[in-house]
Amino acid sequence: MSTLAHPEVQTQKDFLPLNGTDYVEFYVGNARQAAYFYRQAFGMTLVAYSGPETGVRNKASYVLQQGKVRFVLTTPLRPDGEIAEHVHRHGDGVHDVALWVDDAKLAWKETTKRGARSVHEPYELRDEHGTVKLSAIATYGDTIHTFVERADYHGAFMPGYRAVEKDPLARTVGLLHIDHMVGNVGWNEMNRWVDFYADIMGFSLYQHFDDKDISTEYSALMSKVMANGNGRVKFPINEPAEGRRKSQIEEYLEFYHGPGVQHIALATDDIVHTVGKLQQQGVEFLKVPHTYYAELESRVGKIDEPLHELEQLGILVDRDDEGYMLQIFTRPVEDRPTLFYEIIQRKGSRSFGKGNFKALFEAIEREQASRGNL
Ligand code: TYF
Ligand code: FE
Repeated sequence: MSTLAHPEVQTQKDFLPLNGTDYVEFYVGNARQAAYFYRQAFGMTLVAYSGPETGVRNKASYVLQQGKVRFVLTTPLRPDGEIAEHVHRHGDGVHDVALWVDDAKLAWKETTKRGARSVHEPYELRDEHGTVKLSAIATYGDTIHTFVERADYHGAFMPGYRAVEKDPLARTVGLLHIDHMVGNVGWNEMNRWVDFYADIMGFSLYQHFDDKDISTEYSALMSKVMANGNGRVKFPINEPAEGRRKSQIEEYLEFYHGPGVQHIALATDDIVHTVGKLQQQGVEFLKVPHTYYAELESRVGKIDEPLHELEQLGILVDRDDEGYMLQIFTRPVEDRPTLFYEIIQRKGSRSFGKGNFKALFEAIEREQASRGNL
């Protein structure tokens, strides 16, 4: 593993300045019920809705928010079309990792000029709350990046959506923002997508892991973390590597039917509180054995959190030369072993949890085995 220079000190002009992630849009089989899950279990607040009641005939979308995390859950109302095909092929999953920019037309021009495939040429949506300017390009699999410019927009989300004034179900758990979003790509495709983020999006390599860092007895994968100029957007890219048995990345690719978003890491500043709430509300997490905690203090030294609380919740810890971080992973949130979540708290560390890979991947492999996919 190696950590590279802070992206802040890179000197080259950033041709694609990003303010952060604007939203993540999921295509799902039943957006009303998926919204209930994210509100009840993850504590998100329903803030806007679009569908037949707002004059949209072929789909329904629910906009959920917590801190700066914004999810849009969209379902098709008819059997044909791009959304229905996406759900048919992939099951519920991420379609769009939308990025917040100051100039959606320029973002599209700069990226398509460098070879990005256009999905939407620049366009504008307008209502009584102002204007949102949009454009979109393709990335791995059927996943896209929409560029969102909301210079003078004051509505709940976007034209076409109506605000939901009060969500009686919302129960925040302290999720603050997206720390990173991980893509799984096919065999030997990691470097192609690393080059895409470098050459077309202006990202740089932030960290990389080789198969020695992360192969357990069975599973193996390679991973490189790409980050944009200001470091607000981080995209690790995984590819499967040859192991003794089926890699977790292969299992994902098989069930998602191609590349896609593997996990979304959500940041908190009180992981013990956040994970305690999430567990009470029915979110299921991976468990690591007691031996992990017996060895923890000799591995990471003194930390602020009581070890018995971390063990009870199953929270993992890793340290680098800048500090430490705490993280935990959910089981997949669909019946297919595809998308899952990470809850992460950073205390100075820029680590992605290398010290936890072995314990984590063994936990993932126990789940794979329980599904008969190892
Ligand atoms: O995002 C990361 O790199 C860490 C570690 O299948 C990780 O969360 C990497 C691959 C994976 C699960 C977690
Ligand atoms: Fe992660």
